[in-house]
Amino acid sequence: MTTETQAGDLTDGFHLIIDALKANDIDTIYGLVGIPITDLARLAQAEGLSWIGFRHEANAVNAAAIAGYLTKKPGVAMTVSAPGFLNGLVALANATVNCFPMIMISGSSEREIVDLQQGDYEELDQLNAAKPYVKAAYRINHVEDIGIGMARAIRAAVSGRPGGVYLDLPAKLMGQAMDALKGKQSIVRVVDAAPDQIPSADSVKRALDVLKGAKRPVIMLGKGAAYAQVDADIRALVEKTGIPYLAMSMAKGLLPDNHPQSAVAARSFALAKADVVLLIGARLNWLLSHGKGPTWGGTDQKDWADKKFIHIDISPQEMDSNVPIDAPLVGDIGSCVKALLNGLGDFQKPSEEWTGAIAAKREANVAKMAKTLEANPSPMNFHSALRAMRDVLKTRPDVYLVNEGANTLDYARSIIDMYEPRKRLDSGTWGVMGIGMGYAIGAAVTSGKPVVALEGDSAFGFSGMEVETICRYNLPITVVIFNNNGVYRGCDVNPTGGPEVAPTVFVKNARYDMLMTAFGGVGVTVTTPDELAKALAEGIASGKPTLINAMIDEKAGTESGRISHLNPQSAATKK
Ligand code: ADP
Ligand code: TPW
Repeated sequence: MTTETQAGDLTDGFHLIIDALKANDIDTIYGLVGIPITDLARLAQAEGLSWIGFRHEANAVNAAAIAGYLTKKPGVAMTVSAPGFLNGLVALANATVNCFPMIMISGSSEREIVDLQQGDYEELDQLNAAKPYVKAAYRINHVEDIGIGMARAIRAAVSGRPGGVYLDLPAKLMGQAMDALKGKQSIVRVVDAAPDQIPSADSVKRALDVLKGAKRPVIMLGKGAAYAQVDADIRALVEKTGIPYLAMSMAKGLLPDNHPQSAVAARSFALAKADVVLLIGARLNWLLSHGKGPTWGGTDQKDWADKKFIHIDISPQEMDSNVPIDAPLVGDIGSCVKALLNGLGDFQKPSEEWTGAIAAKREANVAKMAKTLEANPSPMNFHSALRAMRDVLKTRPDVYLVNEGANTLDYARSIIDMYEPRKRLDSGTWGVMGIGMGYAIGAAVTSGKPVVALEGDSAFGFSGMEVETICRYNLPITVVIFNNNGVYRGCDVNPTGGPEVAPTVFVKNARYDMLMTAFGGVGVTVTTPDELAKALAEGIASGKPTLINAMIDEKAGTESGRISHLNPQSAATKK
């Protein structure tokens, strides 16, 4: 409330919702207006919150999700009912799957009409629709409950394993009045929303025993480790133990990618040969081949190789999800890593035989890759374009890199080194397309730093209309589109010879740069690595909304990037 509250004054749902957000230091809402939330958005702005308005709810919710990941405070998104809610739900589910803390607040229509299915404007039982896809879902029915309801949503989003929370606010709630003094007292400022979770002494001892007994240990850092924001302790653990480490995609930069202990360029070798693996905030899901099979030195897909796992995670249920965990270390990463550091004593660093073998493999792989990167084919391919981008981005380690696509994602992940924590934001756990502009906007808004969004041309299409949003808020975002005329590649043909193009093909040589100029930003088409490097450096330095349409050989790349093997194979013999 901006003015002093007097006895007899009234307040209402609109004001208390905003008061509850402000009381918990939430300063930004990502949303899209309409009945019943337009006045709520106006009031938020009038009360000093920032309202970032989007062109599609999925992008607003993605922006809130990445804001949550970057700040450890729940990102907040707001949508209208039924279709707006459903448009946002995909991104809320994605936030939950990726363990990003956020709250999606949607207005909803009249309960009595929804529950009798009598056909209201934008009628949907949103609370129940949300439940399977979120960490928690709540509805506030009475104005007196706004403070406690918001507190519940905030705590659910950030405590324990973070995730997406749905908060349902019926239209009627907003207009409900109550005594202003009582209203003020009903607001809850959440105390210690994500308390430390200390691992048990036994579990720490067990983990240290396994680690100390290792001959060929490896540390795997996941995005949970990046999220925890205990960068110095994680670095100390890696350096004091001398254990080679690998970083999952979004954990890149937690230690600089050129760190001498990085085993990233010897990944296959390290995973197959390690005898002990210390997982820190990384799940043994498909991205890690479920911890078994040939990737891990096993004989077949189901084979648990002869390996010991130490697993640090805040979620006890994550233990033994795919393979038996020899030393579960359940707690928050900060506390677990500190406990390990405290118990290291005179830790024997791994043998030269092990670290030397990894280094040799790494150098051989880097040399092999250098050859591919040096080539200058015309038209440019993924490698030559990424070499140009790598060289520019190396000079600006502070820049956020958002990345999605198939080949564009997979090649960029291995070619573009990261030097600072939490700077690489990408398709994540689902390998989802559509996070691009939402993540870029969320990162730019929360950090004020330049953002580069490197997008496959297909990936960009999922959120491309938000270039208008980028221009409207004049955000320092440079979008680079690897334009190869299609999904994966642009050279497929219709086998019937008919006029309909193949399922993976787009309009050839599209001018995505003109989308950006349409709204007042800078747009440029480039065809060589030098032109790309120049445009990228200018885009970053200018801080102006920029879109670089980088033309890539339509035959470059592979089907589905590095996960071609996940495409089901036809049982019928090929003609
Ligand atoms: P990646 O995709 O990088 O491998 P995942 O998303 O699979 O990472 O794993 C992240 C893990 O980190 C999740 O299992 C989550 O429970 C865990 N996590 C997130 N934050 C914390 C924290 N503060 N402390 C402990 N574990 C955490
Ligand atoms: C929500 C399936 C995975 S990757 C991709 C699609 C459509 C686009 C690949 O083409 P792009 O990249 O972006 O041009 P590149 O570098 O290979 O040329 N719908 C959703 N998520 C996913 N993952 C898909 C579809 C997919």
